[in-house]
Amino acid sequence: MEIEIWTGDITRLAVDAIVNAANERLLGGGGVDGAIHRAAGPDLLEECRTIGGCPTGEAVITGGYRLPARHVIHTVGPVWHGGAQGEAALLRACYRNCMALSDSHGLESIAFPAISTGVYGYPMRKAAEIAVSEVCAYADKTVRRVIFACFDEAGTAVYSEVLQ
Ligand code: AR6
Repeated sequence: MEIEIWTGDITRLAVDAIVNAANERLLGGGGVDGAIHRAAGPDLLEECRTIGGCPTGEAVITGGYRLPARHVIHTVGPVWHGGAQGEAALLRACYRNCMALSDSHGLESIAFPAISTGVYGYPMRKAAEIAVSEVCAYADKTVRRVIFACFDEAGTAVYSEVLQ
């Protein structure tokens, strides 16, 4: 499996799936969620409404609509409350469940944002360690290419350190 770090807006990536850092209602929001819904267009929200929500740590898949990506995998990261409330296990579950969904849909390329590290307040370094270790540990049958999409250079620097 090839792992890359990329800096920029995840909605521009032409991959089999981009991951959305959503909330449990799946009805859009700010941050990367807002950017994905704006770029995909209203049909994405329509499909999300039919799903009816997603518990924290789990993931669901939809079409990509107007995005260059074929699919969106929506996962709900934990809100950071200091680290003693099961946040790490929930964030691990997000990455694992996204990989498992890619696998079961035969997807070969997937791009992740830094789930939970924006509005939800998860410390970037701790989150990047989980992202990298969970993706590397997943014995995926189909995914050949994983991109960690960092929104800025600071995030890119953290991921580079962790990957090394
Ligand atoms: N491309 C790549 N990364 C991005 C983009 C983008 N276009 N925009 C932001 N990021 P956040 P969360 C980075 O807040 O912490 C929403 O309202 C950002 O710099 O989007 O999981 C949802 O509806 C940060 O590193 O997600 C939820 O209510 C990372 O993406 C809530 O926010 C995640 O930041 C989820 O919070």
